[in-house]
Amino acid sequence: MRVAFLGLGIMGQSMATNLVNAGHVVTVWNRTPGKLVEGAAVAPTPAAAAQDAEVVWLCVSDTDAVDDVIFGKDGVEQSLVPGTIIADSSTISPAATVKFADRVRAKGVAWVDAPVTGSKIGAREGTLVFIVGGDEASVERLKPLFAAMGKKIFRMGETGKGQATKLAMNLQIAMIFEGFAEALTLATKLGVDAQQLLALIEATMVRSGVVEYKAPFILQRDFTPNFPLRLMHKDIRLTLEAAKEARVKLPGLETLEEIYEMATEDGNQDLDYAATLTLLEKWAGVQVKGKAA
Ligand code: NA7
Repeated sequence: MRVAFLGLGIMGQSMATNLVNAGHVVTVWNRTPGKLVEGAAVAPTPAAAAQDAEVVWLCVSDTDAVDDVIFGKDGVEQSLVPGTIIADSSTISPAATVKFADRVRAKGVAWVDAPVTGSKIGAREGTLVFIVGGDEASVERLKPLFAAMGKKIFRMGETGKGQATKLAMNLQIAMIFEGFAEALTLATKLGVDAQQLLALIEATMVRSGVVEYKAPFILQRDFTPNFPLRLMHKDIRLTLEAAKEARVKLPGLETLEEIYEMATEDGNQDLDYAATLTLLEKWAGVQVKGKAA
């Protein structure tokens, strides 16, 4: 298929590469010039990238970025023709997604929200899980592209439901990690070895995918971003906003938002969200260590 891929950050770069490797004809655009994908053409603007594309795929930071890329100066909107599909793998507001979709529907264009889970490694290895909202026919048409970038698709309902579900998923990731980080901090302060605690976690119902993914990084004190803290913070805020609109109270997440605020004040925003651990360690006056660290 002819695909325009917009946004070559940690996730987008690998996703676009996997589309090229699967034989699709890809044109890329990134706000800051200089980011390239081998085998893909480069366009100077989103509008130019979207010209003649059957599918415009986005993976940019946040709701404002999606708004800019689609509706801003030299935005995709100028190049849209009936039958084009916009697929958005950014994690953004579900309410804004529905508004954006309504606006492009007037041009005969379908909007499929397709946020992902699987982080940097999943993007690189083509094993992302897509959490999708959109009409069935459009989702069906996108299947070869999903297959090139991921291992599974879950269609959660109409447009917007992918983003709504993604927020509910990241709420859990953030809270599960926080539980793990608090447990590690307390155990270390009480003189329990972190590696022994981990062995116990893995052998019991306390184990989780989040812990399995994050533990090796933590034990090596490697906080380089797989999923940057600033983006998880953005998702926590989006979740609290969506909850407020729906009159849902999320007291645990409200507290966690304050922790992310303080971790940001400490200058950790561009590290992985696992760096929230360092704040707990600072308060406790300990450092969690593995044998390799
Ligand atoms: P990154 O690595 O921070 O990349 C963000 C991308 O978004 C990057 O290409 C940015 O371009 C682009 N961006 C940010 N703001 C804008 C605006 N205003 N206009 C156009 N492009 C913009 O994030 P990830 O790849 O880890 O994650 C992307 C999304 O997936 C995010 O929603 C996550 O929550 C999930 P730049 O290179 O800075 O010019």
